[in-house]
Amino acid sequence: MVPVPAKGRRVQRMRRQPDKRRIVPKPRRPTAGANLPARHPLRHAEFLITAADWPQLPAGGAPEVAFAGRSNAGKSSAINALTQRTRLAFVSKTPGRTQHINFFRLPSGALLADLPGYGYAEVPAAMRRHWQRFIARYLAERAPLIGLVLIMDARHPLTELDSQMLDWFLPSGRPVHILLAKCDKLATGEQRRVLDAVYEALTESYGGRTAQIAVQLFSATRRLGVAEAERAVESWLAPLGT
Ligand SMILES: Nc1nc2c(ncn2[C@@H]2O[C@H](COP(=O)(O)OP(=O)(O)OP(=O)(O)O)[C@@H](O)[C@H]2O)c(=O)[nH]1
Ligand SMILES: [Mg+2]
Repeated sequence: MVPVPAKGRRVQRMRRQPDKRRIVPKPRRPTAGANLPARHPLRHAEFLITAADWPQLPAGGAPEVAFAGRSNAGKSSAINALTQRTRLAFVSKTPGRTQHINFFRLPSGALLADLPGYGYAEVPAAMRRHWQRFIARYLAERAPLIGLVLIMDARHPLTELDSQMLDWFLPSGRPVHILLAKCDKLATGEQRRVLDAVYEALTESYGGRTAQIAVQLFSATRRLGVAEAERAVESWLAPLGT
């Protein structure tokens, strides 16, 4: 069965207008410079630096978008899909391979941060504690962080640790865009069921903050939902001129 293209949805809007499901920002209208080649702010990203602890985070204050999620959920694959690079972020069949925050720089100067995956049982307890503290602080306090792309395996969404990430990040008031990744592994009907179930659960748990949260289906391998995800990230960067 051929999966339908994923549709993003803003949690709050869905509740008021249940039949209007397409809620990702509209593509920006071309104004001045309309004859110039289309701008692709996420293309031509380059690896910048790896950070293992707070003092190693890039200085300079360039706006940053973080990609977080469970170990093996598809974070690095999502970054590669959005930047249209095949091997920018390291993709591995072995879970727990990304042990540091890897930063990639876009031509505008803005940064993409590939966070270490959480929830991998084989990681030693001391390392897990270190990462939990580092990531909690990063999500809550990192000043240049303008938005979080939270990647969940569509077959196992909203784990306890996923909720933990939302609990750390949402009080910052900044937006979260959830990708239900590897949706190609689900039949079309199941994709819709999962999207609805996640939407309901988020509305129930984060009723007061739903304007900050959007959720969509995504597949890096089939390139489903890539345009929606791109628009979300670009909508965070564009107002900053990045
Ligand atoms: N079928 C399918 N497989 C995917 C998709 N995205 C990633 N994968 C596979 O899932 C595995 C993990 O992908 P990664 O992108 O490395 O996941 P990650 O979250 O960065 O993993 P860690 O950094 O180790 O936590 C790889 O074997 C990918 O090829 C997808 O959309 N569909
Ligand atoms: Mg990775």
